[in-house]
Amino acid sequence: MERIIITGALGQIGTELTLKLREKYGEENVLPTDIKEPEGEALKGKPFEVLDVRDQERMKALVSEFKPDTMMHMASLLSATAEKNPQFAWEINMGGLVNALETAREFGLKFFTPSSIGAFGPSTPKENTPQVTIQRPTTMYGVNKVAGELLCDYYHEKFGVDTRGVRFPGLISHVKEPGGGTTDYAVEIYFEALRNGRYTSFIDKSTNMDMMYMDDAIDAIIKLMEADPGQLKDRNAFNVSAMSINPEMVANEIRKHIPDFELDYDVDPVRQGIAESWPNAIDSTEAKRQWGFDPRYDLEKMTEVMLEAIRNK
Ligand code: VAH
Repeated sequence: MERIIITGALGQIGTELTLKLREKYGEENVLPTDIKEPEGEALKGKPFEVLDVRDQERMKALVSEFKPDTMMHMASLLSATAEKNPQFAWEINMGGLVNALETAREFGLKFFTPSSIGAFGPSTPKENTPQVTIQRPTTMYGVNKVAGELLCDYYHEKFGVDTRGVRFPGLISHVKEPGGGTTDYAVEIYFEALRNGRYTSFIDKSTNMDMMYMDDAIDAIIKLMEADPGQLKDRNAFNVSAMSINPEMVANEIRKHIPDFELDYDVDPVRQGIAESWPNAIDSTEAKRQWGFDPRYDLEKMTEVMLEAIRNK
């Protein structure tokens, strides 16, 4: 992997991924794209192209000009947003993915796209969820993710495209706040703890979901993409997680730094329903075994760095 084009580069993962890839592979070797121009300082004034992932022609034109060897396809609507407009989610999440895979096939690109624990559903085993198990999600986001996992496998088997992917849990970062996800509470809670000393959670107190600190997520993407293909028995949809947590657990950890922090609840039935349909804790054994997935942040360490970073803003 030497020269990389990214879609959805202004999104929750894309923003930090772009910064890390620029640092590691050189600014001139990374082309971030998104449906709109960057507003924040981070990605301003550097190579950047506007790209609507529904526009396959423009996607191919950009690839033909920039000549990357890798595409990281991050453009997608998150779970709660997708539930508000499922038809539009299909257009972006599936239409965009098909265009990206076609581009990767035509130009011989290595390909990464993330799946999610959202690819599981209520009939999936909830604890220690295996990588290969029942996948009958009940959200449009989940339907898109399962179809995406299968499509990436198909492009690998049928056309030899080097597709790779992970199932991310909720990702927590202080750089870019997420938009429209079910796991967003776990980011908002840190910002609100410092802004107001209190937070009202839309997810109920004892609802466990898998989470991971963004640095670990970015490292995982790079590690998987750099892995020797001979090491990989699987290609797509590796389970990866660093912790299984609920709002009470996060609050207790925050109170070690902000003793008066208050947490109350105003549960949103839609997002609570989505959360309850997902596993409590997935098993990341295959990712560890096949390509050395090794997250460094647990809840304690993540809370420390999140609070410090937000305080310094
Ligand atoms: C969401 N953050 O909430 C995403 C993620 C595991 C959840 O895919 O939609």
